Amino acid sequence: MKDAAPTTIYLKDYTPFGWQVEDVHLTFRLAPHATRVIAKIHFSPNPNAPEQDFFLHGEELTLIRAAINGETVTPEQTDGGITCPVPSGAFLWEAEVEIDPANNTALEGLYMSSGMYCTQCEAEGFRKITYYPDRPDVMSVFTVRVESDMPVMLSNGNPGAAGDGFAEWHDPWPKPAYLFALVAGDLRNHPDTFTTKSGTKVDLNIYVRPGDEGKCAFGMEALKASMKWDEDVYGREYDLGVFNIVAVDDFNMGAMENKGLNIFNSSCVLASPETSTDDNFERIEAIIAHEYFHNWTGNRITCRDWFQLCLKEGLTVFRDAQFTSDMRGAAVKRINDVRDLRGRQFPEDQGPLSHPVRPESFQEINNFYTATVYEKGAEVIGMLKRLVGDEAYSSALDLYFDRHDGDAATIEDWLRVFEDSTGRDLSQFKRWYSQSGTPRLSVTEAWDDGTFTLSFEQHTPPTPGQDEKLPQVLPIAVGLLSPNGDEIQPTTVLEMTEAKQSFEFKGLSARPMASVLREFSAPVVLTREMSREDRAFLLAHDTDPFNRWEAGNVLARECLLGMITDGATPDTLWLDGLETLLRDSTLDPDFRASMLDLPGQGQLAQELHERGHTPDPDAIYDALQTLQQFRAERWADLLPKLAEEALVTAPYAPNAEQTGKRALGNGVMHLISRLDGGKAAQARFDGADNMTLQLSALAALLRAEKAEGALQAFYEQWQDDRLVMDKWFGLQAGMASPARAVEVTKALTEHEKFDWTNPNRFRSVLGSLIGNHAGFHRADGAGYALLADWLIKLDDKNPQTTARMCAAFQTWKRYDAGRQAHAKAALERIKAKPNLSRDVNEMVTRILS
Ligand code: B3K
Ligand code: ZN
Repeated sequence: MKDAAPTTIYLKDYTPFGWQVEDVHLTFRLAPHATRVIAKIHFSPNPNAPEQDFFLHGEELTLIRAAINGETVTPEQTDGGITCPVPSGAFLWEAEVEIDPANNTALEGLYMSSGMYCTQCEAEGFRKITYYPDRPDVMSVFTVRVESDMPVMLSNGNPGAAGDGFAEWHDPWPKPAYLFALVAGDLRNHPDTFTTKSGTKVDLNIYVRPGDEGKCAFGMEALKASMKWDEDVYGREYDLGVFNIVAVDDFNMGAMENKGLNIFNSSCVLASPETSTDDNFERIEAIIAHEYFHNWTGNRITCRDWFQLCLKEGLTVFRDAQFTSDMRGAAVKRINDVRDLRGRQFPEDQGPLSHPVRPESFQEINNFYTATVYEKGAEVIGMLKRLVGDEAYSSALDLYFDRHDGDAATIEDWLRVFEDSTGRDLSQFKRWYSQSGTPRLSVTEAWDDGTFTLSFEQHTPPTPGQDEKLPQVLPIAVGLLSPNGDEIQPTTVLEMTEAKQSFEFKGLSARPMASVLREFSAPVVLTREMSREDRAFLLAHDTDPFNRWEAGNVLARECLLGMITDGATPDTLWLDGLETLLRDSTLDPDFRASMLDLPGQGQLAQELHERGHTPDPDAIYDALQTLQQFRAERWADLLPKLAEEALVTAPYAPNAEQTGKRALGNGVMHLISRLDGGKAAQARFDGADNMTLQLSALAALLRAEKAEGALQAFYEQWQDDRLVMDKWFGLQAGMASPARAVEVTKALTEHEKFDWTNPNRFRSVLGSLIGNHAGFHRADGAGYALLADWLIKLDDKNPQTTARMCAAFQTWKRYDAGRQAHAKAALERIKAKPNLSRDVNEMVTRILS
């Protein structure tokens, strides 16, 4: 168990480690409860570090023997590690420790999952494997020997000698300990090869549990596509003779970029048409790309310390988003990313967990793998690219790879590369890394004698620990349309640096219509007073697909807010504009599907709060239901036509074209099932030959309260498939009506297949309840209480997953006094748990503050 005493680590206290690690030799004698790890490590003094005691991290290790230069030593145990006197020059450190992978339920360090050994070391898990300076700026070359009776034994780098009961691996690239990995198990392999642009043949393998071999082909194609894309777009080649991926069932997050041996949550790599939805395929492709891209942005160039996490994560998310745009279309990818940013990052940035993209302090670094570090971190890279332009971005990246290959770098290093290669001063831009909170941007327009003026004002509300905010650099992409809808000013990027700033467009013959913040060029909340007619004009004519979608999104939001706060009837001006667009078969089905989507309940709650209302989750839910029913009835004759247009007749393929059609078809079918009581959905369910159709039909049946038979049939068909059963659990908790969600969730937790120690299953049930906005935020606090019960239970086993899910409470202060009291009581109950983990303690304390 981790020590709950809160020690805070600060960025300003960074000090280099006093020694360099010349090389590391590890031998693992694997046994479920008594694995021996024998380490031989050469240290030499680091000339660039201040005097310090020799300290090695170590947690939950039983020390068998330690020696320096062959002489046995008895180190002193200190908080989180050991110290001992060492010679003044270079020396050999040897340690033998014993660890207990089978009892490692935190899934950090070396642990067991379904009979196989695997590791997760980022951020600070290596210290649970052996004593070591477990910090990213200490890099070394690792040689590993694994001894066990497992048929497959893997580690980082290239394979060396192997024989009966052992396998050796050598990784020639110096790396920090967080990139160390080891896997051993009875695994099946899906092999392939890739030849790099300079002609090196690389062996590719995806290792899975027996029975999952048939679900590897898509992941393998995604890997090869990623390798090719990184060569073509960033000029980055792979650098080892082998690249291995292993799928494991028990994993705290999506996947991990260990050098040459990526470890994946099986949900993020295994795919087949029968068991995976189109969304699963797209996500798997993106995560495989993300982890692969880390080989350069993260592994070859790593982070000096964990405060610099966004250096690798923001950049790698940005790169994987570029990849997905190229593979599947930029417009819908951008729309999805903005929805995700607003759904996850904005609430974080605007609540008690708000922190800068580069935090300045933490207690538990695992709590900072956040939407802010990842997604806002990627937005910051996107803004930088927009400001300097595509070519300058590309030269700056070349310089970054040249200059910092092999380094543990900082945000300062990253920005200096851009300053040196473009001559720009980025000191103000750097505020994006240090200021937390979402900037609010407002715009007004003026027209005078051929000159059109856009006047902007920005301000960022206070966030925890940051009362005063300074103006940020905002790239504001703008285009101008003529009254007949022609584009008269193609997209241009205005660079806002002041709190208030105006930009003029001269020599125009008529007052234009401005399209502002195209492509969502900066992660801000934009306010613009505008008539519904003008928004409908942009919905009809904007040449920027993102802003076209945004115009519809704002109209949808305004319509719903009017329904919620004033009992207004649905806005037919918006609906007619939307109908025109839905009927336009020259538009991609995928784009039309995005247009059909409505703002989420959480987003509406956030919006109401922002405008000074107290959100009522039930009223939000009801408004969405009413609007969906209204749309279904209004479009009764359009829907069958759209359904027909969306039909896919070719055999299933998870490509962009088919995916778009199915997305539109599913949206349409959900509306139709409101008219026919679920008849079409039942037919679709019965005839489905792929999971995308089957699952969405099941969802429509659940909504229509006609799912009893289908749920049973689905269960019988899929009860032995872990990943599909996660969907079965998730859908029921996520789609239950507000009044029933808690009871449904409770019943699911009593189901024989509810394995609460498996993070995927835990999240599929409790995470889906959290996503069921009105159900979770039930007025009597039953949702909060149920989640608190489970978090209290899980904390002893798995602090990381528990802490992550505490974020469900981050918006508690936006609701009414009754809900607040219930949420607070739940949080206080968690906080009072004996032996509360450091992870959860930090989260709950911040949320309560
Ligand atoms: N770098 C890992 C995340 C590690 C999380 C540690 N709590 C996966 C990724 O971002 O690619
Ligand atoms: Zn990453």
